[in-house]
Amino acid sequence: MIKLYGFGPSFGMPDPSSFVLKVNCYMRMANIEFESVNGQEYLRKAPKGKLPYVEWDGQIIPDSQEILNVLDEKYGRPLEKDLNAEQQAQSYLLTKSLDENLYWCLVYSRWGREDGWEVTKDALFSSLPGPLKLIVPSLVRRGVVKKLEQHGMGMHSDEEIQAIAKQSIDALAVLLGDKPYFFGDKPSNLDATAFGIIVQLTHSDNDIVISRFAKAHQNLVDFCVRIANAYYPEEINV
Ligand SMILES: N[C@@H](CCC(=O)N[C@@H](CS)C(=O)NCC(=O)O)C(=O)O
Repeated sequence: MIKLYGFGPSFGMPDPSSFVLKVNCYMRMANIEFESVNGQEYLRKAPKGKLPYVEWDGQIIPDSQEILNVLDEKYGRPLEKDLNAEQQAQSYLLTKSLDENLYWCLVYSRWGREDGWEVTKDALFSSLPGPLKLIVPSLVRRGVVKKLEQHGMGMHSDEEIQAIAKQSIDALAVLLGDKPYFFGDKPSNLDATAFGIIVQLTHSDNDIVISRFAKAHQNLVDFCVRIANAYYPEEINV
């Protein structure tokens, strides 16, 4: 059985990582059996120092895209076999836009801004023993803020980051339109990716500054409710 290594439930989400939730959602949509293994400590064992990774048949596969590639290969592209080549290409490039751009707006809103950080700190670090609670959160935060700067997103002002997030979310809402899923009636890899990040804005307990841009689009909210009801009836409160 495939083991999916992630952080585990927080913020009212099965996982606070959009990448872990993407892979989890893909496997549920594709009816692939798996087991979730949760804990921040798996970061140390992760081949690329990031979660998710999966363990399958004695093989360790890091990176959400690589995991989907390997599973697509093995299971015959379960969510995209009926899409044409142009739609498959769009699915991949739109996925990368969410992974490489909107994701960093989410990170900034949770870790960079004071209002997001208050909730993030509480949710992720409150179970640490006394002395560690005083030191670890700000050390980890400093590391994340540094990564934001190295990526480039963290070099923008607060106002600019919000505008970047809004532009992505507005564009996503236009692409979805009134369809149930991005390419019609059936979910694709892109739907798993979009759900993994957008539900963190529409239905998380951590209501961050960019959440309002997603909540402003009823079609994105309905999209998340549809997927949560179908695949996470017990885990996500919609
Ligand atoms: N390209 C990777 C990105 C994964 C990623 O950034 N994971 C974050 C959590 S959302 C992480 O593990 N961060 C820990 C760190 O950078 O120290 C993927 O698609 O899986």
